[in-house]
Amino acid sequence: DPELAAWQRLQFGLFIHWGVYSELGGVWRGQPVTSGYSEQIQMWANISEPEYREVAARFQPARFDPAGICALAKQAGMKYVVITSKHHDGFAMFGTATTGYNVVDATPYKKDPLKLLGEACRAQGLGFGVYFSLVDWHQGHSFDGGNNNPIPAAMEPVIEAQLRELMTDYGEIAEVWFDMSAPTVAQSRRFAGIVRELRPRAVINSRIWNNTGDFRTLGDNEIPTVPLDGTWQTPASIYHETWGYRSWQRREDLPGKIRDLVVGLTSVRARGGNYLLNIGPRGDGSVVEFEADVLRGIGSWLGSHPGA
Ligand code: JFZ
Repeated sequence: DPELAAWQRLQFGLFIHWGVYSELGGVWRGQPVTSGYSEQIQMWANISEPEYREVAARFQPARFDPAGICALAKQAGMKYVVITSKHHDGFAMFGTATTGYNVVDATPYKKDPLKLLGEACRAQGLGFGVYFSLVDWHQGHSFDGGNNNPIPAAMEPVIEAQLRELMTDYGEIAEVWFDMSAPTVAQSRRFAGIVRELRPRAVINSRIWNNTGDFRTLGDNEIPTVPLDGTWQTPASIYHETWGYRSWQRREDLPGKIRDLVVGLTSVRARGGNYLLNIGPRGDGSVVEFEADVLRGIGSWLGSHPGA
């Protein structure tokens, strides 16, 4: 499959977890929320939907700079970008006709950040992809912390319409990164079918389940000890404790962090995989300086070790 081979050659990409949760930065009612990932704070802090809507009502990412993010990704040596279009909270970070619970209609920003980022990627020669959660708390689809929650039939039309929007209005799509839940075989096939019909060059990860994906997503930060067959990707995070922005996150020593991630990246590449390294921008859209420094450090190491 030439599409898959081309995707595999991209080797290194930028993952971005960014949404209404970023505005909270892992803090609720003045207290750090210490259980769970910060992108899941709505569940871990038991935040009601009206309260979460109030957070959305102050989501105003004046510092969101798509061209700057793309330039940073390129400095790191990355070839593509994958951003959360909708996380488990069900809040769409793109303009959608399926629900008013989206960034254009329910925040003062009023713009579609995915459109802006997709355009910036295209302008700078980077691939563009989307993360899409199959768990959707907004649709009453609970999350049990595992992968065994079926998708109610009532959710299918919304998922399908949102995928159609994402596969139609955002230009060429490099990758669709599904996550969580437990679709039936028929559901996995239908969702994957929409991607393949509208974006035949997009590749799909294995968290679409039921062997309907194109490549395998390994565990977070998983580095296989031997070369693996097939096409695969390791999603990696800088801190391990969270993917979304956490204002109280302890930043580890920078050179050590760069070294660990260079080891991760080069090991994954050497064993045939693709490495997708995450950042969690703040609610105002700015990239955390430590994370930018990590990315630039990786890029400078790669630049001085050609062929690694
Ligand atoms: C999922 C999400 O629940 C999480 O919020 C984040 O988006 C992450 C990238 O993906 O969490 C997982 C899913 C699967 C594994 C680990 C974390 N896994 O299989 O190791």
